[in-house]
Amino acid sequence: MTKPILWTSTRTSGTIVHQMVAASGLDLDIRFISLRKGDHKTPEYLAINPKGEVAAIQIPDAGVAITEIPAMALWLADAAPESGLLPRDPIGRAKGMEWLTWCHFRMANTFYVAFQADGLLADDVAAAAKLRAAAAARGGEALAFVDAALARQPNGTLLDTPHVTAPDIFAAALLFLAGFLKLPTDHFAHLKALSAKVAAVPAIAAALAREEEIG
Ligand SMILES: N[C@@H](CCC(=O)N[C@@H](CS)C(=O)NCC(=O)O)C(=O)O
Repeated sequence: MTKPILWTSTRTSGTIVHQMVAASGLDLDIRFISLRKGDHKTPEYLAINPKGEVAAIQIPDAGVAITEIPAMALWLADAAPESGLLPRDPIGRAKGMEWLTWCHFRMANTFYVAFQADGLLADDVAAAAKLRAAAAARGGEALAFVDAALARQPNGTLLDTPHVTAPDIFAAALLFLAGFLKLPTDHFAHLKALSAKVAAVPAIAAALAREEEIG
């Protein structure tokens, strides 16, 4: 059997998948590529992921690569059912997918819009600033929604599990993204507690430390 490969890049949305891989306990070959150097646009990488993005989980034995964070989370949860990355019962699993797709959508239509505002409206600095501020504010609203949901959970996790699941990893990453936009987040006590819980999972802490080392 050839090990599945996680193609990723440090300090990107690939970091979310890297944490999920770590939490799964699966033995993947983790390969970091450089977006700055354009590694993701080489013919070799495009043959693996024609989207030219990270992350991707390549499964050589099946001759496929899986992309998109919720799909990668689902594959990891199925490949490592004992990890508890997603619940196994149909309703718990659907609720897990609900949170994963919600986080994915919110990341794209709030935080990413804010990050990309300057590029999208390169010819209009004032409009770009306005778009960035509006998108960042929507990102703040998304964080408030997660924080309120967590407040209702006795275990303080999105699916109310005693352990960290894939949606918890994604939600914690959204809080991290807010830092780049300098959004005030001190009042999101429940989300901050969840992030601390995620970061304290030894395998996740090790994955994040490895990314820090690589830079
Ligand atoms: N929808 C994708 C998002 C992937 C994505 O936007 N990746 C960024 C890094 S955060 C990327 O590879 N950007 C390179 C590019 O677009 O040139 C997912 O869920 O993984």
